[in-house]
Formats: sequence, C-alpha cells, structure tokens
Amino acid sequence: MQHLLTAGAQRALRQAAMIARSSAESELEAIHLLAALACEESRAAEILQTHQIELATILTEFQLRLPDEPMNTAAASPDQPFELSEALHQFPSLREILNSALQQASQSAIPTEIGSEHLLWGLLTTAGSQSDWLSAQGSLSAASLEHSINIGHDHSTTPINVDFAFRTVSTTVSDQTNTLRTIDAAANRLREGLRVIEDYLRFTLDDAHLMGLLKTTRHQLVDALKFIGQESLIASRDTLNDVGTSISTTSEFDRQSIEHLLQANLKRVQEATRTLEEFGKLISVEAASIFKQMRYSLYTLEKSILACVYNQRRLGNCRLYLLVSESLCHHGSGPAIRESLAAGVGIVQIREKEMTDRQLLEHGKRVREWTRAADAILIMNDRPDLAIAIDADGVHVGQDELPVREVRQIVGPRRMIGVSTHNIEQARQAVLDGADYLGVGPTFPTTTKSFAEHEYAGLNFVKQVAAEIRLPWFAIGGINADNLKQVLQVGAQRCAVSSVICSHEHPGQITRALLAQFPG
Ligand code: 3NM
Repeated sequence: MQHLLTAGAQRALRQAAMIARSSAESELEAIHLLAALACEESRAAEILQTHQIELATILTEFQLRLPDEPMNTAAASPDQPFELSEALHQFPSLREILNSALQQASQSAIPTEIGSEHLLWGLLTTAGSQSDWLSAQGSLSAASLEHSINIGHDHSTTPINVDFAFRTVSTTVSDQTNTLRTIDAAANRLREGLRVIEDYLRFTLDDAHLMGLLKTTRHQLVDALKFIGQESLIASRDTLNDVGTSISTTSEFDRQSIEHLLQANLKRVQEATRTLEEFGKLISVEAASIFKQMRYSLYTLEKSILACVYNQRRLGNCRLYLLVSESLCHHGSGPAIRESLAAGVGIVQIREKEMTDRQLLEHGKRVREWTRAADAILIMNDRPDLAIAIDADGVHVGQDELPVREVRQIVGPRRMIGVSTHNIEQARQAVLDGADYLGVGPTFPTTTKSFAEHEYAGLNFVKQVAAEIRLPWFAIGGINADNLKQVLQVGAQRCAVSSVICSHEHPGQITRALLAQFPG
C-alpha cells in the first residue's frame, strides 16, 4: 500500500533538512523537524500556536538557525506525490517519527495521507529531547494533540492497517539477526515461487492479464524489502548452517501434474508472505503492511488462475454457444434447440424476455432434458433462481444485472456464472470477480439485443481479449457464417450466436456450417 504525504508534510521534511544544514548539524534530527513544523503554514503550526509554542522559543531552546536562503523555493514545494517509503529513504534518522505518524494517520478519516499534524504526533510520541520538551510545555499532551488532529473526523470509521503497532524492538542482537535471516529465507522462497507461477502463466496458460497482476506482486516485494534493507538481509544469510536445507520431504518431489505443481507453488507463496508479514512486524510496519496486502492479492490471484484452469477444462471443446429466444425461432425454439444440439452445439442459453415465470420454468425443464441427453451445458439468462429451479449448469448476467458476488451467493460454488463484457476493463474485472466465462461483444451490429452507441465494441475488443485473457470467453453479437472467419482470425476460439441459428430454416444445417469453420 502507498502512504502519501501531504504537500505540507513534504515541505516540512525538506525544510527540516535545510535547518539541520544551517545549524551545522551532520545529521537531521527530530528538533529540526520541530522547528520546520513551527515555521511552516500548516496544521502542525496552527496546533503549536494554539498551545503557545512559538518558533522563536524552539530556536532558542535547541540553539537552531534558520537558513539564510528563502525556504519556500520551488524545490521545497514539490507537486509530485511523495511516498512514505521515499521519505524513509531520504530521512532515515526520522524513521521512528515517521512510523508513529503513519500509525496516527491510518486511524483518521483519510488514512493514507500523512500530514504535518501527524508528524507533530510522531515528534511528541517518540522518545527524544523534542518529546520531553514538548510535553513540558504545559498544555500539549498526547490526548490534546490527538483531539486536535481528529477534529472534524468521523471516529466511527474503522482504522485501517493497525492490527499491529510499531514495536521498538527490545530483542537481542541475535534475535534480530535470526529475524532477518527468516525474512531473507521467506523472501527467497516467495521470489522463487512467484517465478514458477509466472512461468506457468507465461508458457502454459499464456495469460498476459494474470501475468501482469503477478508482476505487480513481485514489485511489491521489492518495495517491502527496501524498508528492511537488502544489505542486512544478505548479512544475516547463513545457508550453510541452515538445518532446513538437508531436510527434504517426499511430498516436495511429488508433483503429479503441472496443475499440482502450480497449486503447490501458490500455497508456497502464500505461506511465505505470512512468514514475511509476521517476522516483518518485528522490523518494519510498512514492510509488514505490504506483505499483508500481497498475501490477499495472492489469494485472489490463486482463485483467478484456478478458475481459468478449471473452466477451460469444463468448457473444453464447446466452440459454439447458442442463445435461444422463442420469438426469434423460425419453427419454434424446440426444433432449433434439438437440431442444433444434434449438430454439435455444446452450450445453450435460455434467453426469454417475454415468458412468465411459470412458462419459463416449464420451458426450462424441457430444455434441461434435451441438453442433458446431448451432454451439453445449459445456462439460464439473468435468473439465478430459475437456474437452480431447472437445475441449469449456470447463469449468465450482463453489466447491469446482479454482480458475480451476489449471483455466487445464490447459485453456490459449482454452477457457472457467465458475464457479458463490452470493453477490456470490464473483461479484466470479470476475471477478478470470479466469472467462469465471459461474453465478449458486440462484435458486429446486431438487432437481437440493443446497445448504446458507446457499448459497440467491435473486432478490436475481441482482439484485445484474445491477447490477454485465458478464462474461456465467447465472441458474440451479429456473428454469422459470412463473418465468423474474421472473428476467428483475430483470435477468438469460441463464439456465441442467436439469430443466425434460431431464425434459420434449417438450424442443424447452419450449425454444421458454422462449426466447420472452427479449426481442428
Ligand atoms: N449479448 P445475435 S450481443 C445477447 O455483446 C447478446 O453482450 C451481446 O445475438 C453482447 O447472434 C447479443 O443474433 C446478441 O447477434 C447476440
């Protein structure tokens, strides 16, 4: 997670560095930050003034000098967002203060922004001459400062990321070395596990979207380790004396399939992030917080990868998907369904907008019998309740219908959920939401369903999905025997059609003609 600093907090930190230089100090100290906060036009300065703590008194007390050059230079008021990690990197001596500021900021209504008032909190609550002096000023206390910080904030908000407190580590040097050694080993385990998964996504699944998400996790690891320090990790490494290297379990070498290997590595990276998170808490709250985020991302990623693998298997050779509406059918929906099933359609969707629920139920039960006899998949459009009532294999929803999460609550884990998508962001989101397959369209103009101008996606969208998504998907919308080739050429492997089969005089014949165009 990124923790940003407000512009006021950034200026205060830079001014503190300038004050340290003017006062001929070799290192930036807390007192310099205190002086900087007092001269900055900021919330911290207001709070200090309320408590009659003046800049002049601070300068005299700590024998500090303000710089001769003007403090509000362009360099001192950057417009770029500035992250806590950068601040820690630039101002390592203020580490504890920044940590404490983060803790306080994370409890406020805008949890990720660290302001000058939070820096002041850090100064007051972190041991040092500045804290003793501030506390001795009479009216300023932790309680009064907390009150000033939180004025106007809604205390009913749940604090984020504060299930751990900053620990001033009181462990022995040997404990610290062992903690770092553990973190180093877990980071290596995580890095290696991520690489195995990445190779699977790259060479087996060929899924650029999920690979991109995994890369983000790898970058997060690099960010988190900056808080711990690569040098100290390397210095603590002692592989030769690691008792774990000589112990190998038979299960470690027991990989029956690529999927088994994948699952073992998905578990391995989750376990590694948990170790990193727990031991990381002893060294750095920021690192521990990133490890925690990584663990959650990895759970979602695991789900998306396995859904992809499982649904590819489930939809196997289903190339042609038929959406049936009674009103479109030349000879009624019965012949259209039975003939197309006999000709090789692998998946049928009941898409009736005009039937009553009773009619839909009866119709659905009949179609269930036909599809079962043909060993084909049956999907109910838009109605999870009826999907269950007719024992369909799944339900299909559009962007304006129930979200996947709610549908999943109704239909349970085993029935499939298909989602219509009309742009690449919707497609990526549907993958993460837990869809089992996607509709990708409209590919060509269609009169079967109406679309707003901006929803018309075209072949370009099909091409985009083909380039990055391996969850099974069906190109849809206006596809017929004349344009199917174009759809296959841009990378579609599966298509869904309605009117071309339903309104054909010989549904079986046109189904065969369409299927014949799919390769192999
Ligand atoms: N959904 P036809 S296009 C129901 O793009 C439907 O999500 C679409 O029928 C989408 O093959 C569409 O007759 C209509 O054009 C498909």
